[in-house]
Amino acid sequence: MLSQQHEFREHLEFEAERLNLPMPTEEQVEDGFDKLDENDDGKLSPQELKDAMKEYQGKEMLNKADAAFDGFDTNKDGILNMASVD
Ligand SMILES: [Ca+2]
Repeated sequence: MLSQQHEFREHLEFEAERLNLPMPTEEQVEDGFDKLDENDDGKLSPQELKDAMKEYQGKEMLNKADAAFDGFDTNKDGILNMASVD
């Protein structure tokens, strides 16, 4: 395993622990790394990392929005109305 990939895995494991998620498997680490390594040089540049973080945070925001929606949608009809917000 490349040293950058190793660092990447440590970072993923740190995040997984912080967010209470299951530890990433070897396969997930390699897939994730390959996905982030856009020019396929086996290294993550600061720009590639930044793009990845942006995408990750974007997804986190969407997950939070979903969770918030579920919280507000008390009658679980899939839409928010004044009664749900109340
Ligand atoms: Ca790269």
